[in-house]
Amino acid sequence: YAEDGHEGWLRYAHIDDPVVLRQYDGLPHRVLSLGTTPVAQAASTELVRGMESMLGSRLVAVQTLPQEDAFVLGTQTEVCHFLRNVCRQKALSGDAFAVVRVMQKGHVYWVIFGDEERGELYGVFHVLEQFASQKPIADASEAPAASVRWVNQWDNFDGSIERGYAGRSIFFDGGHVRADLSRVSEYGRLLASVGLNGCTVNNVNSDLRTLDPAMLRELARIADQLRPWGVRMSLSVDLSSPQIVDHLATFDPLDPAVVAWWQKTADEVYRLIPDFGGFVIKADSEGRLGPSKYGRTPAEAANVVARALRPHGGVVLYRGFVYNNHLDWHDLKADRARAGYDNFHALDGRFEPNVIIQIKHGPIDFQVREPLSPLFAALQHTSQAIELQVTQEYTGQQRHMVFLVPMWKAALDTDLRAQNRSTPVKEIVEGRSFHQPLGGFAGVVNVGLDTNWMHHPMAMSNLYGFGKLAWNPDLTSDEILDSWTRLTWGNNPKVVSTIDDLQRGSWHAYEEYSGPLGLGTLTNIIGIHYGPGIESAERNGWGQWLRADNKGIGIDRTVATGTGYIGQYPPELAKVYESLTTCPDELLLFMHHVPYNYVLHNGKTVVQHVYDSHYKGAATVATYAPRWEQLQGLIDEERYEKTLKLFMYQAGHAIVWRDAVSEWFLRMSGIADTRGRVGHY
Ligand code: GCW
Repeated sequence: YAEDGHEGWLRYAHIDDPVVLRQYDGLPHRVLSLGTTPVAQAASTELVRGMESMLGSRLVAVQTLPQEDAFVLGTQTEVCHFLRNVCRQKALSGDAFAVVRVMQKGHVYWVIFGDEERGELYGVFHVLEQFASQKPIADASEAPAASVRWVNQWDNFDGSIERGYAGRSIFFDGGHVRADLSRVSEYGRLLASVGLNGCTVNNVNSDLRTLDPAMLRELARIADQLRPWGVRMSLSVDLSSPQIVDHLATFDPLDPAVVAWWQKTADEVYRLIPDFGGFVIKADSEGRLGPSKYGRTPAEAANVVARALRPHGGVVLYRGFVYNNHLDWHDLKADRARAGYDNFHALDGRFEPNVIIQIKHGPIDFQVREPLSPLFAALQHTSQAIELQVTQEYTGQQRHMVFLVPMWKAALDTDLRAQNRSTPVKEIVEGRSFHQPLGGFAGVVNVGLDTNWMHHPMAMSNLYGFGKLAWNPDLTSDEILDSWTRLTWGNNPKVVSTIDDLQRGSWHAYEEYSGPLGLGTLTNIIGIHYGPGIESAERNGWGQWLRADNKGIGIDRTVATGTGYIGQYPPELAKVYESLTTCPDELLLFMHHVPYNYVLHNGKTVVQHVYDSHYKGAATVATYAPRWEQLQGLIDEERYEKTLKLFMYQAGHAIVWRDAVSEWFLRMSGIADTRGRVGHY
């Protein structure tokens, strides 16, 4: 298991256990691949590679259906030509795949097919994952939850990555697309292996030259690398592009010259990149220009771009992350959390059918604990995608181990009760709740050139988990974790159970030693977003406040006396959050302002809970290294040492967090820790 490459969870480690190997004994030694496209080719090459590496069995490629057992790969139409049983199977659509064992003339054919070739590739990865986790292969048929399953990379053309923690960009360097794009192809392979089908390659704070024709020709080379993996490239674009790229007098979306410009540009993009995915747009937010400059709405802007893309099958992901970062801190009614809903709800139903509003899961910005954005329930005639953050911007920046899947599961399972009926967010973004044509998942990933893509050897579980959830949000967090561990670290039971246990509670531990009770924003907000910086969010216009003084803490977001944010939720949920009696402790200070000695549902005062939780979280992290040391000799030295060092560092940094936050609460509240720890070292 040496860390000798960039394979992430696709290690395809050889299976040594003869008992396990025996269950694959009867598998064919021939493969017939019916398609000729790069995706079909990638699918059969991958099957050959995986089987050889894991089972030591070398598949021989054949050109026609052999009179002996074989794997057969193709689209449903292609396969059904040779194997009539496959014609009788239910017709697949979109990216779905099926694996079926068919008998014909006494021979066994393992058929892996999709409606399109992308499905075929997903079927192959499914089979290989069965081997890697030592499960038998069996008939299977799966379809993804939604059509948009994209990653967003926040890469800049100069090669830096906004909120990237694992080296420089795999795409860009020095203002250009890199000469060597081999890592891009390897990234595409990883994405495809978990069913991800799109990659936005440049920062949402987009370079103004992105749509420059010369740059587009360079960008097309990236798309070429992703294409064999069924991953469509997309781009973040700035709405002022018509002015910047072609010196138009305006970028007003309703100006005929601007409309024509977007059309011409979309045509050019598709001429260069026929399978182009679409545009991601960040506008009127954090200094980006947008339609507000001309008194136009986000719908007017998104629609102009969408109409240009529509004939080519492209989509617009317009980000819901629009807010004013010059709020008046003194105004107790000012509230950044309100912004998404306030800016978009009145536009519901006014977007072209190929526009998707891309909404961060929480109303602020990827804090360790946030409620769901109420915008998800407010848009009932508009397609939506949920934006999740794989890169650990506010959750330890891949120096802390934080397995985020449980957090995303909690978000996706949250039932917003729109229209007083069951509307879990996962069903909203699948387009099911409100019968929308599109929908999906966008994950901000930010892998870099580091050998292991993300720096912390545990961090790739979040990318793997994001892909798995985008494919099937009904999977449990434990299922996802366990397969990632087996694929990445092998199947030794002690290794698997130790790693699973360490990761399982890591989000909660991080929350405990950083910011419990919905406080979130204790992270140093000035620039780096790392480590404690308890008051760094106060007294400025960015709106990530605590509203703490020496009497109490938390933001009053009630309808009765606060900012009214809670009123943006459908009535049943609003009722739960509005009342102190029913508001869950974990979100208390997000929703309410209370005194430090306010008693929580768990019987503790706020301040005592903060002390206890910080000590508990830091104590949990202190166990990581000793638990890890139990695995010495059972995993490769390289990853063993690297992980051990990171766990030791995390234990120290958790103490920094614990002490900084506890001290601050002691000083602010003047209330001593009943257990006498804080202030006495
Ligand atoms: O939280 C902020 C990040 C920015 C990011 C922005 C966004 C790319 O700190 O770095 O910009 O969110 O999501 O647009």
